[in-house]
Amino acid sequence: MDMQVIPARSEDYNLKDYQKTRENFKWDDVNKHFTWNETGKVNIAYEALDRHAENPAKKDKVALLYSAPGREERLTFADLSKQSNRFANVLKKHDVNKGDRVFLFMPRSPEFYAAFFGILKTGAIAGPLFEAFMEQAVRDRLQDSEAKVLITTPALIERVPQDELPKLETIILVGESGVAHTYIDYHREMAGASDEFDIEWVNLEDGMLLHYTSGSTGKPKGVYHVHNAMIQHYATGEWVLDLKEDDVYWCTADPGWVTGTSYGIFAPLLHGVTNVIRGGRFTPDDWYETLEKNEVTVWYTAPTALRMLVSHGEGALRKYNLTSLRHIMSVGEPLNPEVVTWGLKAFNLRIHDTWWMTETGAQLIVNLPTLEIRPGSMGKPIPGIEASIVDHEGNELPPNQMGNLAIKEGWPAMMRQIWNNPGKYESYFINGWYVSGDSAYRDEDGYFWFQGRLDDVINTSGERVGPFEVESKLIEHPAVAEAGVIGKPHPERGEIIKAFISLNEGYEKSDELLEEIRQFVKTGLSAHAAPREIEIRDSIPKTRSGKIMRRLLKSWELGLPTGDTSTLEE
Ligand code: 6R9
Repeated sequence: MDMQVIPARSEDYNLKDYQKTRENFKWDDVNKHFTWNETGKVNIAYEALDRHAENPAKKDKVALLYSAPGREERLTFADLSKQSNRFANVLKKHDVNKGDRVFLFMPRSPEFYAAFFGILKTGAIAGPLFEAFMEQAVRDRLQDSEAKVLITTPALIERVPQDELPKLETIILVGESGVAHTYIDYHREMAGASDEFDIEWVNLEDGMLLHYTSGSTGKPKGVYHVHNAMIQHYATGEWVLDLKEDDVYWCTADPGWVTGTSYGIFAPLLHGVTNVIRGGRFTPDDWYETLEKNEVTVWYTAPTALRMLVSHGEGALRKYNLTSLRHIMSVGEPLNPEVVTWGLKAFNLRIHDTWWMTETGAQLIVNLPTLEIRPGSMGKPIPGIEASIVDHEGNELPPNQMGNLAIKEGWPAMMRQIWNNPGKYESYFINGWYVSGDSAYRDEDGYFWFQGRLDDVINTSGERVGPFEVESKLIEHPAVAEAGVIGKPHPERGEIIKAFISLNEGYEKSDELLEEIRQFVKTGLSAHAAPREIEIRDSIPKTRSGKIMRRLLKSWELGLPTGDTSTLEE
């Protein structure tokens, strides 16, 4: 086949020989990079911060280069270690213990990182939430996790339905509230807390993180990760991120998303590397400015951002000096071959696609710096990972045949359970394979090619949205009788959310009504879950057992054959 490939450049990458490393590799080989390998004392926060803070050569190195409009701060490893100690003391004062859930609902800020690591230092489980979440999304997650403490800001507190959260004992507010007596004030508590803390030693299999994510059915589920994940964060930080001592690393992902924790926090800090932290939404010029100003060397971002840069034009980029940049990666949705080609021209660099999921905790299939890139392919499994394409029964399929992308059970960063839903975890496995729900094929040379989702999960601008959540919100609106929600292909956003609704009696179709319904989802759930298109139908197709036939809605929308409709309700 005549295919464009992009050869690796002859640079001194950390992972030199993919094949040889794969053949000889055991996950235990990574253990030597951690202090617990000798001391037996485990805590990911110790490995990411305190270990460096105790190292005279490292303690004054910048861990976080933070900037937001109107605020710039640098925190060294020693600073962040101490700040998180203080916060851990604050939490202890409020009776937080190992295994308790402590949630963060706030923008990225120095306080966020101090709190995040403070939580881990107490042995509690951290639950970071996107600041874009509205009341319903916040309620679902805090209720399901039975969170005991929430750290948030005065601007976001009104989205926290406190009356409906009986398990939530303490709310800590970061920032002036005017109602400080009702809440715990972050800065006041921190000022009164010691910067020394006896870190809680845990087991590798103890919980550290809950990330809520969407499936095709039911409410968002709490994906439970344990300290053991650090082994894979470290290894992929070395091989895939190619981190080196003097790097300035920027991961653009929000910590509400697994990329923002595994690769926005853990992998770089475990390697003791300096991180650029930049919050909020930005224009293409803000992205370039951030890269230039901080002399970023390694950049991990997402296709939706890269597509935005492409449509902004190469001329905009030429105004900046981006010569520091040496390595770019992408995750979250398919990386269009055109974007890879553009990157080659615009940055004179390859853009490395990486594939993984909230559930998998860390990268699994990637384009390694040392390997050639086939634009459009997600690359190959990292050492220690066996990947394949399987059918419904978990039988492996030959090359070039499409099926369910699957990973051989057992890797360090794999989720250990679905919170509050013990049976659910098992449903991910068939015949010893973790089955991803992504359809893909593998070519003769072992490169994997993403084709789409096998279920109804929507991926809009890299955000995973469950149709059920949106449908549930839609039918709360008095005008909406029934709703079915699908992802509709879109050139820049990957997919957009399209809702089909039927109206209750007494309601007439109008543009105002549709806009009102859209706003209802936007303000009730979150902006990214609001349907961009709404179509009114007399009824929504359902199976005899009452399930919405989203597949049929999609076929109609795309003008495709409707397939088997034997289960369609009369
Ligand atoms: C880390 C993360 C997981 C789903 C996954 C797939 C899609 C992720 C991708 C990709 C094509 C890639 N996805 N990376 N699709 N190419 N490189 O994204 O986690 O939010 O749980 O999403 O995202 O469909 O199953 P999460």
